[in-house]
Amino acid sequence: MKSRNEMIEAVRAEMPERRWTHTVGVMETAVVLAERFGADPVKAELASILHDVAKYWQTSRMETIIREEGLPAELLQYDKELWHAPVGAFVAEGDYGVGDLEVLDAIRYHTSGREGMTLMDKVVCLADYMEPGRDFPAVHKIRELAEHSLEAALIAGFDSTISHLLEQGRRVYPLTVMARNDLILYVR
Ligand code: DGI
Ligand code: FE
Ligand code: FE
Ligand code: FE
Repeated sequence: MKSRNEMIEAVRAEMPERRWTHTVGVMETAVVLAERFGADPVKAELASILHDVAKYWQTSRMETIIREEGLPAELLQYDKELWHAPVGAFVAEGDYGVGDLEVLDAIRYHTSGREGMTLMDKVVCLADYMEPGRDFPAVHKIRELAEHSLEAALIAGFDSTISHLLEQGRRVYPLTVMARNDLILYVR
């Protein structure tokens, strides 16, 4: 596995400065959330460093990996914005030498979520929604909910994403709907 500093330098070189600033925000937020809710902060930070590693890859490059490396082919029928997450997990494993499945899955599902999200999945996905650089209407509510409940905050996050997709007449990836439904059962 690459060292923490090697990863930071390599990931930083993959993206514009503003996206690196976002990544640092996710790292710091994920560590706080991990400590608050009992997840491993070292793993949460590692997943956060790498979570958007493929964000600026060309669509064709991501598509090739999805097709040739056996990633879920149905992704290709949904928004391209979803692709960098599973591709990122593939890159984290292959190019960065990450072997920890908890970390790889947190990267893989950081955009879509999934049914049965692990504590690590929740921490990274929520950190991505609420890092200090984020500014969208629901973010204040999400940060407030995150003081006490990882799940309630994530539901608010997925609700805002799903609402936005519906308003724009776009498709919703089924895992996002499953993630939200599952979290609602969990908090009830
Ligand atoms: O990579 P980031 O910009 O930090 O954030 P992200 O990975 O959570 O999300 C990328 C975008 O994907 C987000 O703005 C909404 C969009 N998106 C498109 N279709 C879907 C979707 N997000 C989810 N969760 N589910 C979808 O079906
Ligand atoms: Fe992302
Ligand atoms: Fe996200
Ligand atoms: Fe992100």
